[in-house]
Formats: sequence, structure tokens, C-alpha cells
Amino acid sequence: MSEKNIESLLKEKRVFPPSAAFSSQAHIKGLDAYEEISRKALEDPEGYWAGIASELHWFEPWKTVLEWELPFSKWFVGGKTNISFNCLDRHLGTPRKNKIAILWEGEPGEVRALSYQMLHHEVCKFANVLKSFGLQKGDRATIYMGMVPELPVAMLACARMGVMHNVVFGGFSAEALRDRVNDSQSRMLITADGGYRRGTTIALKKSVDDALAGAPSVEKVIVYKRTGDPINMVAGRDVWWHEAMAVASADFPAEALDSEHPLFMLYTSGTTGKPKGVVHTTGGYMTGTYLTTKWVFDLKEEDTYWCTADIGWVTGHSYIVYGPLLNGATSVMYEGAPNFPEPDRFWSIIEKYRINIFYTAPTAIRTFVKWGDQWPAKHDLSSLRLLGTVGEPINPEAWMWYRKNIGGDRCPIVDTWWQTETGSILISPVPGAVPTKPGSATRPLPGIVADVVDRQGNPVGPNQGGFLVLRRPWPSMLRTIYGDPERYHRQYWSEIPGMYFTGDGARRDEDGYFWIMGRIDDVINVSGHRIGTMEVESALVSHPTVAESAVVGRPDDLKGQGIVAFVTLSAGNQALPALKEELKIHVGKSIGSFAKPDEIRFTDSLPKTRSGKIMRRLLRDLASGAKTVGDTTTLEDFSVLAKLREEEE
Ligand code: 7RM
Repeated sequence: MSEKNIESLLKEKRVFPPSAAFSSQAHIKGLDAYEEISRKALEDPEGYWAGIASELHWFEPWKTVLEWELPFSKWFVGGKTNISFNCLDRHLGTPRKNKIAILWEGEPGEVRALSYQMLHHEVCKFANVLKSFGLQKGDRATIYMGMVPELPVAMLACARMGVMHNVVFGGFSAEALRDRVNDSQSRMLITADGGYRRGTTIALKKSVDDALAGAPSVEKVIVYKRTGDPINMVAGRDVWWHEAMAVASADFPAEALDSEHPLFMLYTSGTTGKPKGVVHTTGGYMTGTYLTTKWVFDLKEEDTYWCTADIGWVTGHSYIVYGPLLNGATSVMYEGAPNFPEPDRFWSIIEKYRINIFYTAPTAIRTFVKWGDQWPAKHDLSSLRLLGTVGEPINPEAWMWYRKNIGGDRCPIVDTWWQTETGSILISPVPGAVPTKPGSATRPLPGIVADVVDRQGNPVGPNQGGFLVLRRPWPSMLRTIYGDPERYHRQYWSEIPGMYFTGDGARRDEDGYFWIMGRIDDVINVSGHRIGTMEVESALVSHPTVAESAVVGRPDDLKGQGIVAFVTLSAGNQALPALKEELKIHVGKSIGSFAKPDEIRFTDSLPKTRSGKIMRRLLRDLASGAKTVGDTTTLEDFSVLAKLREEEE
């Protein structure tokens, strides 16, 4: 692949500096302060990270900040700590003891508020439950639950005793669960009878039973009763959560763990086949999530903070559970769908709890655009002071909609770039300091050395597309792929010699701002022009009739690749042939005629993964006329694919 002419064609000129009112109250009060921290972090990275880590509790201090032997890093070597202790016990001698740690709302409408003291109590008891079933430091436990408070309780109990957790998103199939249990060799599976989603229940325990038929490592299954739907309990293997908890002691001192003790694994899909178990360890992950939650969200003691991700994904691990609790925050957790019972559920939650900080995904924002402005308009969203996005590039139109309709033209937006592998946010505005530009994640956080380079690792010039890399290790980086250190080395540290390769394409503009163009394999080459699919999508979505689009390449004899655009229209617009022509012309005008789609296909919905990423791979197969498509196990809604096929005929 030649990156020489990955061209970045969007020209976004709007700039939004932080308001004086926001900056003056922020943790980092302006550009000068930010530049000063960045400069110090660059000069003395180890001193910088040590300073942050020392804000947390260590049972024993570290001897060496970093041992780095590419591709393996060790942080805070010799230090002993515990992330569960830092999330819970550390706050108990302070006024946070009775502060709400987790504010939960079930989809049917129940509310539960767990204070730091209450959460600590549950976590200690559950750690004793795990211990009573023979689980020991170094073991693995798979957690397969919906969004209930018992999910973070289980994670924090594992962390407390040095058991690695492996959270598998509750939407995964039995087969996907089985593969993840087997790869992790978990002895324990923690689940629920079911969960609520869009007014119906999901039969989690049924999937567990099917998965465990092919997963012999699991000795015990602990089942939390959520829905009360009838399930099968296997004698000798399955135990009810409430029965085990009823007899458990609430005394469980946190283990003093080595900084590099493995904390969790989380499976993520790569470009090829088998999912990878990304491994994170204790001290570095703790430092990264603690710091970024505080600075990027400008989190304050009195804030009510809500990240809408599912804890089954890394965003939920880092920014619902660990980051907020490390900071002693109130973290809101919602169980269900955004459109149950109506498309304004999120806005009613924000209004009800007076939420101040709201973090969601671009795909959700585009869905809200499609549902219409009337839904947020029905609610008082004036409590919000900061908005965030994560998961994919956000097109400027969606960004502007978010700013106006949710943020009341008042809230800074932090577009946060990071990965399962990076553990915490690496490129993002620091909201009181860095002016934002719609569609840009802006600049790397202090201590992060990101660059855009060619295949050989040479930096490319301003506004030249290239590969997004990280030149220095950072504390929350993944340590390996579970059971496959060789793949870890190959995948991340040998594509571009001496650097961490993110798999993303990007450009940096004349102000040093990063514009992420998406995964490298989302780049289309039309007649030698390398065009980011996202850039064409963005142009399409800037047309008033378009709600969402996904753009893919298909083989083309003349041009190498042609462009096919799948387009969903916003309410009230008709899928007329004349509109297809109009949209092609619109893209031609916005980007250049070489980027005009060869074909536009209107569709009601796009195929997405359960975490909301558009599955361009499936669309690529469809667009190129392939009869069968590849792996669809991560697809959120299978009927979308069937419909797309029908529409083709
Ligand atoms: C947190 C998460 C990682 C991939 C990453 C990018 C894309 C994430 C942004 C983004 C543009 C962003 N972890 N991505 N955030 N692209 N702007 N702000 O999503 O492992 O599931 O995905 O997501 O391609 O490499 S992840």
C-alpha cells in the first residue's frame, strides 16, 4: 500500500476556542498552561507519568518508572497497588463515602443509587464469593452480563483479588462467547438470567448454556437474577448470585498486586480472522484512565457524568467503570436502548439527573439527527457543560448538530481518539485549553507522541495523509495479545519499524491538528487518488436530505476502484432517482469530481457492529456483487443485511 497520496480532501475551517467562562474553571486553564505541561512531559516523560501515578495509592512505591524493550513495556516496576482499592477504599475516609458512585437506570425504569460505601460492600462480598469457589490470583473469569450494577461489581471484585476479567458484550452469540471463554481459559463465568433491550428480554443464560457445551475450562457459573425469565440451572455448576452473596463476608482486603499484574483482557477484532485478547495490566492502565477522565472531561467533584457505551467495550471499561471511579465521580449507567419507550430516552435521562458531562458515539449522534430535532427539543438539557464523542471519525455536520441541539452552542465537544489497545484516550482536545475544529480529534494529550508517517516511518508533511503511529510507549498501552506475544509484536510493532502502528490513516493540518481518516483498510483508491471513505460520507451527510451514509470501494477495471455509497435519507425525503444524481453532483462539488460515487444505493439502515461501527467489509462484499459475505458474528441486526440484499434485486 502506498501512502504517498492518501489525500485528505475535507477542508473544515470552523474553529471553536473554549469560552473564557469554561477555561477559567477548568483543570487546565488555557493554551499556555497546556503547552507548558506538554513541553515538560516531552522533556521528562518518566517524571511526568510518575507525577500522575503518585496521585493514586500505592502499597509500595515503584523502583523504576519504565522498562522498555520494544515491543514490551513495564510501568512502575516494583510498585504494588490495586485498582479496586483506588476506585473504592481510597474514597471511604473522605466525604465521598456517601457520594453516589453508580447511578443506574434500568430500561423498564427502576433506579438504583450505589454510594462508594455500598459499592465497596458489594465488591468485597463478591470477591469472597469468587474466593469461596476456589478462584485465585492469576485465574481468569469471563463476565457475560447486561448493563446492571452487578457487572462493575464483578469486575472490581476480580481486580481486588488479582483475577483477570474478560468481559464479553452481552449481545455476542453463544459461539462468540465460547471462543472467548476458551481462548481465555476461564474457570468461572459470571452472567445473568437475561437483560432488557428495547422492551424485550435477551436470554443470556441460554447462550451461556450453549457456549459451555464447548468450553470445558469453566467450573462454576454465577447467575444474577435480572429478568426472572425461566432458565435452566445446572446442578453442581450453576449458582444464584443472591444465594452466594447472602452468606458471603464483606471483609476482603484488596491484594497488593505488582504494577504489571494483568488486570483484564478484552477481545477485539483485527483485520484477519480470530479475535485478539488485548491484555491490560494494573498500574499503567490505572494511571492512564485516571488522568484522562479528569482532564479530557474536565471532571469535577460535583459533576454527574454519563458515558453511554456498553461496558462490554473498552469505552465502558475505561470511562464508565475505572476512570470515573478512580476520580471519585458519579457515573451514570443506563441499561437499555436509546429509543425505548420513545426516541428521547437519553434526553429524558439527562434532564432527570441534571447530567453535566455526556459521552457518546458519532453513530448514535447521526441516529439522533435522523430521528429529528424535536426529541431533544422536548427536554431541558441546560445542565450539560461538556460533550464527548468516541469510536469513529465524526463528520462536521453531525458535530455541528450535536453542538447546537444537545450542547446549546455552549458546551465544548471533545472528539476523543483511542483504541482498545491504547487503554485510554490519547488524542483529544483538553477542553479548557485547545480550540476545537469540527471533525478533528485535535492534538495528542501531554506525554503522547503521535505522528503521521509513511511506510518507512518518515513523517509526512502538513495535510499529507499517512499512517497514524505512536513513537513512545505510554502507561495504559496493551502489554500483549493473550497467549500470542508474537502476534502482538507483528501486528503493532513491525508494520512500521520502531513505532506502534494504530491501523488508522490520518493527516495533520498546518496547526498540528490530527484528522483521523479511519482504518487504513477503509481507504479507497480511485485512479490513484486515495480517498478516505469517511470524507465522501461526510460530503454526503452535508446534503440536507442525507441522514447517514457508508461508502465502500468496488473493483473497477478503469479506475482501480469505484465508489459505492449506501445512503439513508432523513425523515420526509423520498428515494427518487433524481436525488441520486443530485447527491453525486453534491459530492463532486464538495470534494472534486474524481470522488463522485459511481453508484448510490438508498437503504433504510446500515449494517453495524454491536458497538455501532459500520461494517464496511459487508458492504464491500455486497457492492462488488459477491454472493456470500464474510464473518457476520459481530453484526448488530441481521435483518439489515437481508434487506440490503433484497434491495439489490
Ligand atoms: C475507543 C474505541 C478503535 C478504532 C480506532 C479508530 C476508531 C475511535 C475515534 C476513531 C476517529 C475518533 N476502541 N476511532 N475513536 N476514529 N475519531 N475519535 O473505539 O478498539 O473499538 O476502536 O476506532 O479507527 O482505531 S476500538
